[in-house]
Amino acid sequence: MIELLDAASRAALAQALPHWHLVEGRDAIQRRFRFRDFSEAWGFMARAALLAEKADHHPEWSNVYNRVDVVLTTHDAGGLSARDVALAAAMDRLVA
Ligand code: H2B
Repeated sequence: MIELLDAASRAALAQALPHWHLVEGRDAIQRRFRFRDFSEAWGFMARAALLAEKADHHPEWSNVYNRVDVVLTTHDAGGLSARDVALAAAMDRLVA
């Protein structure tokens, strides 16, 4: 069983992942990524998908043209875990 994030890690979230926000009504985080065009958005999704598959941790996401909306939570834990923080940070690095 994967452990939910503890209180200290939750308190550190805003600083560790400033581009991510808590989803209302769910134990999940979200970020909206914007790109120049669809090609760049899709390129990001392709790279993120490979990272997700390697980590066996997958995003809930949607794409409209140059926008990619990502929600991360850990279904196996019923909420946020360290896996979500790690995947969020890895996605941030892709656009850094
Ligand atoms: N992704 C996410 N976001 N949460 C999970 O709990 C999860 C996952 N579990 N990817 C993995 C796959 C699990 O279902 C498989 C069986 O390893």
